Amino acid sequence: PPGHDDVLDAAATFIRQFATENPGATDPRRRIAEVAAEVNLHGTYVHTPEELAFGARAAWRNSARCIGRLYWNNLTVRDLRHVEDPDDIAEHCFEHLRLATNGGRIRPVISVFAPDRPGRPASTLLGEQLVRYADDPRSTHRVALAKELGWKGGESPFEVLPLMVQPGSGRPPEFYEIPEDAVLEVPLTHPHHPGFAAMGLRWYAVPAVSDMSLEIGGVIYPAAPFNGWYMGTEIGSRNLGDTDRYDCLPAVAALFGLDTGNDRTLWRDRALVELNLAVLHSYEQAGVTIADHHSESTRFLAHVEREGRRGRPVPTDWSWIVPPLSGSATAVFHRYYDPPDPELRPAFVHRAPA
Ligand code: HEM
Ligand code: NRG
Repeated sequence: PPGHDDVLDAAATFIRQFATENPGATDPRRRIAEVAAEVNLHGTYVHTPEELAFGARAAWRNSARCIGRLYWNNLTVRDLRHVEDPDDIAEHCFEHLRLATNGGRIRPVISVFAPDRPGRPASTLLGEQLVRYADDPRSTHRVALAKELGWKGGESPFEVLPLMVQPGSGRPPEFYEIPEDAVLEVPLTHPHHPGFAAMGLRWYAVPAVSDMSLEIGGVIYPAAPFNGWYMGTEIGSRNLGDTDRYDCLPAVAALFGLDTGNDRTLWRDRALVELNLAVLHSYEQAGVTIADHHSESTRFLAHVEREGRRGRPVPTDWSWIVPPLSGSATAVFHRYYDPPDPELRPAFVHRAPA
C-alpha cells in the first residue's frame, strides 16, 4: 500500500490540476494543507464530490486505449463511496445498468464505490464487465467460480453470468443473478440476408468495464464500473469474430456461400464485413446506441484537435485505437500520437484477475 509521502505527492499534484482546470475551486495551497492534515492522521483523505467527478472524467480523458474520449466531460458520476456491503454494491450495479441503458439511448456512467483505506481493502467486483455471457470463452474462470459458489446455470447459449462481489473482508465472494430488466440485449439480424437471424447470435447493449481500479490523487477506488456505448467492431470483429471467442466467421461465410477453400478468396474479410454490418443494423433497428468505426475515428481526431488547442497532450495507443476492421480506411490510421504514459493520473488501472 502507498505510504504517506506517496499519497501526499499524488494528492498535491491532483489538487493543483483540479484547481487549474476548475476556476473557482478552493485555493489549492489551502486544500493541500487540509489534505495533508487528513493524510497524517488517517493515511488517506476524502475527495470532495467535485474532485471525485473531475477525477473520474480526467481518468477517462487519460485512457490511451479509448477512441471514445471526445465526450470525456459528459460522464455521469454516481458517488457511492458510502456503499461497501456486497448486497448493496450488487443492487447499485443493477441500477447502474438501468441508468446507463436508458431505454437504448446509452448514457456514459461510472459508479464509484468505497475506496481502499489503510489496513482496510475495499470490496471489488469479480469479472471483466457487469454483463458477460457464460459461453464466451473469456468467461471460463468466472463460470467455474460461480458454479463453485453454487450458481446453477451456464447451460444455454448467451446466458448472462451472475454478478460476483468479493468482500473487502476477505470472506468468500457472493453471487447475484442480474435482474432481467437490467440487461438489454439485441438479437442480430442482417439487412439483406433473412437467413442470418437463424444463427441465433445476440449481444448486450452496455459494455460496463468492472475490472479496473480508478486512481485519483493517491486514492484507489477498486470498485468503479464504467460504461459508454459500443463501437460495432468490438462485437462484430472481436467478440463474435475472434477464433478464441465466438469464432463465427466460418458460419457466416457458409451462410453467404463464400468459398472457404483458400485464404485468398478473402472469405474471412468478407464474412467480417457482413457480421459487422449485421451488428450496426441490429442495434440501430433496436434503438440502441452504437458507433461505427468511421464516425468514431473522425470524432476521436476532433478530440485530439480540441485538446491540442487547449494545450493538452492526448496520450494514445495506436494499436488499440485503430479499429479491427478496415484500419487504413479510417482516419485514425494515418498518423502518430502522443505516447501513452503509464504514470499519468488520474487513470483507470487494470486489477489482476481474481
Ligand atoms: C477502451 C470505445 C466510453 C474508458 C475502449 C475501446 C473502445 C472504446 C473501442 C477499445 C476496447 C477494446 O479493444 O477492447 C468507447 C466508446 C465510448 C467509450 C465508443 C462511448 C462513449 C468510455 C468511458 C470510459 C472509457 C465512459 C471511462 C469512463 C476506456 C478504457 C479503455 C477503453 C479505460 C481501455 C480498456 C482496457 O485497457 O481494457 N473504449 N469508449 N471509455 N475505454 Fe472507452
Ligand atoms: N471490447 C470490450 C469492451 C471494452 C470497452 N469498450 C467500450 N467501453 N466501448 C467488449 O465488450 O467488446 N465503454 O466504456 O464504452
